[in-house]
Amino acid sequence: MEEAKLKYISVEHDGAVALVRIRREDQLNALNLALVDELVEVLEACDRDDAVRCIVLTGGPKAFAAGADIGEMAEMTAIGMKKLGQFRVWDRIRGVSKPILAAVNGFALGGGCELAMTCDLIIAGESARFGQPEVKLGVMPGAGGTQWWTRTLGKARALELLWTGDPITAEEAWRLGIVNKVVPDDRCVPEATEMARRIAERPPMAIRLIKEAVYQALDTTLQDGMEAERNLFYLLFATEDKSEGMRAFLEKRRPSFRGF
Ligand code: DAK
Repeated sequence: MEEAKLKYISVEHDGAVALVRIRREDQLNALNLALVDELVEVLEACDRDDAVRCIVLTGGPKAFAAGADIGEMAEMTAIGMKKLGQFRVWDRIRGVSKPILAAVNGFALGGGCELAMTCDLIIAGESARFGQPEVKLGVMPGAGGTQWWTRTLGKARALELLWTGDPITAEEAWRLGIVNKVVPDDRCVPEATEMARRIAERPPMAIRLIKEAVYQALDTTLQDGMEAERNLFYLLFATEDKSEGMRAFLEKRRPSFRGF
């Protein structure tokens, strides 16, 4: 998608890091269908672009995203949504092979919280608030909330959060393990970018296959996961970056990784 045509999303390139920003601040970045379509197109374009090695996804100072657009959903019927099938684009976010770091200030609620949790890491500003208020609207999470929270917090804490719909602070989210780091708000994007730069220096194929193996761990038995990991490990011996990494160690110099 041409960047000039984007209405809700902007992209800035800073070396190997792409900074993707949601821009619908007057509506607290509520995720309408057109916005999610644009976001998915942009993330996939970054995934295809060899110059990009890591993606930082952020919102505004008051909201990362306050959820799916309630105005848009209010009149929808079950059959209408099923036929429209447009919520399916959400699955494509999980298909992005490069690391995505969420830099979250303000509200990350409902689909906004699920979007942050779909990212690989979360850096939170002190103002960040995470929660699943769908129950207060008569519904429930639909983009992975019941799955991510339960896998991270365990049944009891997850049910409390999902049943009450009450948000938690950045600090609490860090203690519970969904957030990597809490920083002052104005440091949120810089810290995420800094971490993204560090990851971008590493060999891209190894980074990609580590991501694949870790998500497989959430999905499979220990034995199957071990075997999958071993095969991905063998695969990295086909890359030049593996030769470069090991040679550089033996020659006592910094490696320079090229992504193949
Ligand atoms: N949708 C639409 N507009 C929203 C919005 C939302 N989620 N959140 C905020 N806004 C709009 C407000 O209507 C208001 O617009 P104007 O009246 O100025 O035109 C503007 O943003 C500012 O909001 P407030 O005036 O309410 O601001 P406050 O600071 O007073 O309150 C708040 C902030 C975040 C506490 C409040 O706005 C709020 O409670 N927002 C709703 C949060 C929420 O319930 N989110 C969950 C929505 S349900 C799925 C994928 C995703 C989903 C489901 C399925 N599939 C893949 C199947 C996701 C579902 C959801 O997220």
